[in-house]
Amino acid sequence: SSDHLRHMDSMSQLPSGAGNISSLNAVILGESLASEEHDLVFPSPHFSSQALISSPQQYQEMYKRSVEDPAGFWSDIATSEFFWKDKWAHEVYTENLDVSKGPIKIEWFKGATTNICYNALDRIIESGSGDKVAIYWEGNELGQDGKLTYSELLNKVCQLSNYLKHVGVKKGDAVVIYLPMLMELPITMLACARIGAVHSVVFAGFSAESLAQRIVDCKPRVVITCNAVRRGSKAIHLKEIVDNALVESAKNGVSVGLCLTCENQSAMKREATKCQDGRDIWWQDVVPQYPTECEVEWVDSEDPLFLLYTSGSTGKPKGVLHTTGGYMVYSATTFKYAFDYKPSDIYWCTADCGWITGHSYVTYGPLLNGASVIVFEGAPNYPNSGRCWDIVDKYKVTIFYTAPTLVRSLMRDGNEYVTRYSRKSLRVLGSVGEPINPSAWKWFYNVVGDSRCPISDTWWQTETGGFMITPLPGAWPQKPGSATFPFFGVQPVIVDEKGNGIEGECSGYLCIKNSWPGAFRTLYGDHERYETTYFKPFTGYYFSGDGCSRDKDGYYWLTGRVDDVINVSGHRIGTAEVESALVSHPQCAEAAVVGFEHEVKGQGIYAFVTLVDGIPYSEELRKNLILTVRNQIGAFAAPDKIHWAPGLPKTRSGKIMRRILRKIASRQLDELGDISTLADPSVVEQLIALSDS
Ligand code: 6R9
Repeated sequence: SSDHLRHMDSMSQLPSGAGNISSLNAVILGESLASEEHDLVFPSPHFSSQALISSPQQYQEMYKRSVEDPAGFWSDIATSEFFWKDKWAHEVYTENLDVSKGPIKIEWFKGATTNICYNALDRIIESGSGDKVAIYWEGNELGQDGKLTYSELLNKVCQLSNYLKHVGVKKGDAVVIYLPMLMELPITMLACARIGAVHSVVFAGFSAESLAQRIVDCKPRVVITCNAVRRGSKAIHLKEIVDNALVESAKNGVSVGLCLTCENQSAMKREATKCQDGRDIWWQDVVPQYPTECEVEWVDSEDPLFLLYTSGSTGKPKGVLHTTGGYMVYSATTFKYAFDYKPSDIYWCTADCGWITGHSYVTYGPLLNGASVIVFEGAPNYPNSGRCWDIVDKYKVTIFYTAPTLVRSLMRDGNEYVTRYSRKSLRVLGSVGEPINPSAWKWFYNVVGDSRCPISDTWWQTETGGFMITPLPGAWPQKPGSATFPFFGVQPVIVDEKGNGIEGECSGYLCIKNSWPGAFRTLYGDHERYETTYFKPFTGYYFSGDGCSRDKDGYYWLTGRVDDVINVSGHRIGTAEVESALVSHPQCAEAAVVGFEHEVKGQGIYAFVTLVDGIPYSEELRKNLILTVRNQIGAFAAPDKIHWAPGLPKTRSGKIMRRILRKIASRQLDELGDISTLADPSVVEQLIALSDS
């Protein structure tokens, strides 16, 4: 068709050598997908014609301006779409990403004052959308739900802001939030932002020890939690976990004087919850008594908005710090374009607010656009594997954003659970957290989206604040498994071992040249680690920690972490964190953890353990080792496989050769490579012999 040709013509204008497109076997939407991985999947002419960015040319023009004149590009958006109490002083941004030229520094809209809560609520209400639903809440149980309009949400936020001010929380103070997906979670984030407090949400699947570690690092004035939550058929007593964490953090010199606890009645009555006089206060007893209006604390664009801890290649989690103005502009703008957002959309992101995806694309990005957002407390396969589509039909969800691990697990449960629901409201699908394999992509596209809905496979990180490489769903054809092209203002560079940028078709390490508004500004309390981890490996660039290739058409393909981080069901877990949990068991002498390919989780955790002399390996010990990791980090970090290792393959200088362990874990025994540099090559055979123990 001519439309098909229009696309092919204009593809030659895509960045980074998008060349020989016509040689590719194009697949037009609506027809069945061809089997080749590199086939193109076009958005329908209907979709493109209504899209915000509807052609490669339009993208190309905007992209060109965004990288040639970032100040002009972003200040136009910042000015026309957001409220600033005062405009930025001189420069729109200043940056130094080159360690050889001095400390790394990134600032956007410095000197401007604003408030992200004001922009997400008051500004939307003033534009006439006060009665629009901001949050649809869907509980764990069928039929359990609630909703808040923008005006109602603002009232709730203001009450909590007033309470927090009353108990002495001030601008710049940290507040730790340990809540499940109740409406109180986004409410609390927004209430902190309104008064200039810095929130640090800790995913409510983390153990008491992990929570304590984060509390000790950021020393909050208040911890906000709830008594319990039900996810699927399990009840989790969150308040008990917080109690233990507070004891643990007090031992480490950080006492928190106030624990505000929301009573989640459907999971547990307050009578069954232990409370400590003088420290524990029920949310329902105090917050509703406060006024529903609260003055905004105007903050500098570069004042901190939140801290979010993430895993790195050492045991200590990193406190990623995001500031206000740039993050606001970036999270909102990426949301709008990557999902082709329209005011009539009903948007559901299945991520938890305990991760960055829940920050940028459950709370801030969508609300800054005035969207109606679904917040789901439950588990996606409870009471059965059709729950997601039940929710899609119930709320007429138009944009559905999830993770490949969920796609794969639902795919395994069979099409029947999907096809019994209509899903006809859906128009855009999204994926995040890890590379989506082409077969999962195709199932998502063909079965869930009835071959109608473009998929935005968004590559980004806690550190980047928002999407970096992502399809714009109406703009260009997709390739299953590729995150396609960079977002506005983002300049990806693929470098080789030596840090030289490689042009054209290639593979290497993914770096980013120049800053973007949503970039993190430091690691809390450790600017040196920020510089060392992200800016020193390849001078002049931000290093993502991911491997990547670019094909002959300029499409980017993310290939996974190249550092000691494993991505389990889209959760980043440092191998060092799991190792240190394992060796804390008194009978474990040494541990080496690697990732292995896992059908549903993407990667699973494979732990080699050496025991203390004289201790025999047993089934009971195996279970206890797994339990130790669950208790120290959280259930999501539990090893899938424990492999008893009387000895580990080490070089003569004592370094564990993980390359060999990865091959053993993935049973690629004929690809072990050179083992002659090992101090004792015979341990390898011993390990292989024990593989199936
Ligand atoms: C948003 C988020 C970041 C790491 C990142 C990469 C992996 C995320 C991806 C993806 C391929 C995608 N990742 N999205 N890999 N394609 N669309 O997940 O943040 O938890 O910090 O993890 O996740 O390896 O480096 P975070």
